[in-house]
Amino acid sequence: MKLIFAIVNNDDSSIVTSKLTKNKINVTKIASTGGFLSAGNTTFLCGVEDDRVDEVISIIAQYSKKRVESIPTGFSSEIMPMAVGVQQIIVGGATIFVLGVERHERV
Ligand code: 2BA
Repeated sequence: MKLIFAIVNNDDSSIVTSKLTKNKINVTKIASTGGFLSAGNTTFLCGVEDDRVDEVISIIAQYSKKRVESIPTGFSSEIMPMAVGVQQIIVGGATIFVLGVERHERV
């Protein structure tokens, strides 16, 4: 068995949830925050048998869009910080980790 952690943009969270559950994949969602942008995102936890890992990743990948975010750069002074430039970064689709599960119980 594997435990999949998938960090997904909040805007894609509903469609990813509905597609996973429609395919009978158990899912728990945790509200999370990215360390770099300090923006809210959603972390999915899915415990699945090994032979379903690729299916889960493919569903998440299909419904998690890439987005371009603009972030301010090059602050003019520490006392009156004003951005003097803008950098564009690509956020998403999804960041996925797959971990081995030593034991799984439902008691
Ligand atoms: P954030 O940490 O808020 O990062 C948002 C986006 O900012 C990242 O998109 C990436 O494009 C950029 N970014 C992150 N750290 C950066 C840095 N030190 N310098 C320049 N740009 C940086 P994604 O890579 O798609 O990540 C989206 C979210 O997924 C992240 O939000 C974070 O919550 C999570 N994440 C990504 N990689 C992770 C990792 N290795 N471990 C844990 N969480 C991760």
